[in-house]
Amino acid sequence: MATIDRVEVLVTSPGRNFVTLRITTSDGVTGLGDATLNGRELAVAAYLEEHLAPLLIGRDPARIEDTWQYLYKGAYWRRGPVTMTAIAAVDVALWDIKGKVAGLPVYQLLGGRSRDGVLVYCHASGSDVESLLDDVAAYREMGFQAIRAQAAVPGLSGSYGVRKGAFYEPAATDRPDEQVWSTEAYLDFAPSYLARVREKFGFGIHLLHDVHHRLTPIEAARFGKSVEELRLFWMEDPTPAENQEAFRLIRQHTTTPIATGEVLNSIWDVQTLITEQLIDYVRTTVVHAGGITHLRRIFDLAALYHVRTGSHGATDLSPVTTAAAVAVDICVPNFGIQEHMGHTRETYEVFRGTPRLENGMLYPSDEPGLGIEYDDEAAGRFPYDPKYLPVARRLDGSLHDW
Ligand code: GCO
Ligand code: MG
Repeated sequence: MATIDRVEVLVTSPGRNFVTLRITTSDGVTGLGDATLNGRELAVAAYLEEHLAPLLIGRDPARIEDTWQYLYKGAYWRRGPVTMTAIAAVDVALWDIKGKVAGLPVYQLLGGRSRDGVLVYCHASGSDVESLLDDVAAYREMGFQAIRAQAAVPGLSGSYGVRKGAFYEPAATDRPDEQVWSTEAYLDFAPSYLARVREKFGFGIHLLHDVHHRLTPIEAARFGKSVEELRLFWMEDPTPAENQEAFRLIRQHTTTPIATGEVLNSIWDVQTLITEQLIDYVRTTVVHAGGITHLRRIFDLAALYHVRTGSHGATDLSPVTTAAAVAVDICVPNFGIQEHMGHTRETYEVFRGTPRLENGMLYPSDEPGLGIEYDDEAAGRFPYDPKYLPVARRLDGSLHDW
């Protein structure tokens, strides 16, 4: 029997920070798992290095389910983003190893393809409506069939979801950037620019919008109602989802489909949302929700209740997550859509072998395992660069959800 011989926690910053777990077996097979928790990276790195790595040495790498239970139940302390991201990294690395040992891509181990490719959505944004429309046109030109649209709210400094440089994802070095938020201004403005996108591009594209946890349930209900005739693919995170019951109220008022779950990390965090059919898409993701093993469990529960999948896939999730997500997406019967922002050239120098993107669809690699190679030499050129996500304050200075 092969055993786990070596466990390495690799931190690099090729354009943004990534934590990667690499497990090597006594047979010399290696597996990769993403362990990136944006803005809190080193907490997961320490959890892996100090608490999980010593437990993994000498274990049978083939026992994925047992290892998952051992780490989850063994922690005693349940759930939470740090724990679930660390367990996810171990889980995904072990699936990668299992695929390499079997000589099969991971999606074959999960039951094989249910579809030819994975529909993805990209992010279009603009500092005003005209530049948003130009951005949507550019993504159409690239072949994307599903587009998320976000524009900066006039009069407010900084808006979530609006790209600054080549890639969106604001991050500041010393202290979080402070942004200003007004629900009234947003509610007056957002439906009008989404309508402009529909006017210009018609109903032949899937149009998505991220509310980013900014509204109360009744405000979200009003927003959903006001955009009903635009037939959004979804409104995302209309209200913070820690309070799952809050979605009952939104549901009573609008037929606009609802997606949530990118910050949630276990099946228990989405149980009410799914079993009461309060959402249409569950956005939990491989890296933050306990890996392939646990995500499958969430998606299977969702399938029973007509909830489809729509996993988070921002740039702060590494290409290892993209590969693992696509492996799951291509198999599950209730797949909905996959977020895909892509990465910088530097990131692809470190993580080689990302899934193929064509006409707005991702296709998994047919290499054994996940098909991603980690280039240590390239990674060494990009040292860790601590960053914070922004915070948002209302006009009176009080903190709002970012
Ligand atoms: C999305 C998300 C992200 C998050 C980011 C936080 O829908 O893609 O909301 O952009 O803000 O992943 O780290
Ligand atoms: Mg989001």
